Amino acid sequence: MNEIDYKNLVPYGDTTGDGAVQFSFTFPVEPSPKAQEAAAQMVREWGFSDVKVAHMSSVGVGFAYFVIFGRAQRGVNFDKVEVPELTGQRLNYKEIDKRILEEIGRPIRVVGANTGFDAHTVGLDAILNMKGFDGDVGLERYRGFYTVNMGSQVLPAELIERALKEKADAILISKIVTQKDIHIADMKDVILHLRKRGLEKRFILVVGGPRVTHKLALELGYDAGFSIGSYPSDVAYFLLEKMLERIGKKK
Ligand code: B12
Repeated sequence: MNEIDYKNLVPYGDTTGDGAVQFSFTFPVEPSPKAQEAAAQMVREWGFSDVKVAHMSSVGVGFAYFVIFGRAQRGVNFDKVEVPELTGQRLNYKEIDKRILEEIGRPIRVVGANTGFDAHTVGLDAILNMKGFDGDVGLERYRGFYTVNMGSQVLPAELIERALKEKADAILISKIVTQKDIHIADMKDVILHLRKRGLEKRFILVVGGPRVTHKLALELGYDAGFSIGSYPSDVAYFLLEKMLERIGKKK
């Protein structure tokens, strides 16, 4: 195997350092030889070499869909990349449950919802529901959590009201749809509503979704952001640590 160059890290396809990338996109024109050449030209102009159109088909009248392969010329200096990371340990639910009950002394109270017009509930359910996700049980299964799942299309004001009524320690929101950055607008909206009521420090604020990163969540005023493939036990462990911080048992 070739040496990996971390100072100029490029994608891997068949061999280390080959820079192989697959693109898929749609042009608002009918499929045609001209559309095919235009798509390839565009990818070459982006700086990719060895460009091959692997697939072109119609996706409705007036739209052509492409799959294209190319090779990246420029990489990234991996050694210089800095990003905030959630560094939680991977503990199983029984260990976390035991620690919550021993160290916090009562269940952690959480209220979850998907806000805005977003109706995707599967992600939030994966974290909260009894059966959880991929063999990792959800927070409802823990004795160390009291869980309210408000479902989808919840208004920020309703969510905050419910969180206050339930004496929640944490608010968990899910943002799945990202068209026109609506996930960001909705995330900001919750923070704005909290600020208006002087409650921005009242709850532990957690957000999740496929296009949510921990970095984005921190920038917008949340305590944590959980992305693709997050497990309920990751969230449970984070909430345990954050609660310990809040009650002064951990720095
Ligand atoms: C199922 C589905 C639906 C179902 C939702 C049913 C339901 N009850 O949830 C239905 C059919 C209703 C639907 C509707 C629509 N959908 Co849809 N849908 C999907 C689909 C296929 C799967 C989503 C899913 O369930 N993933 C599985 C879960 C487990 O993964 P997850 O959500 O990422 O969650 C994980 C993490 O992100 C994280 N997480 C998520 N939330 C939270 C919350 C917290 C607190 C934490 C800690 C972690 C966390 O943890 C989870 C577990 O690891 C996706 C495509 C895809 N393959 O992702 C499209 C997709 C999300 N839908 C899409 C679209 C466009 C729509 C519609 C707008 C379509 C339309 N034109 O009507 C509508 C929107 C309706 C609305 N008002 O929101 C787009 C969104 C595109 C974008 N850029 O925003 C997608 C990506 C499809 C696509 N490629 O176009 N959809």
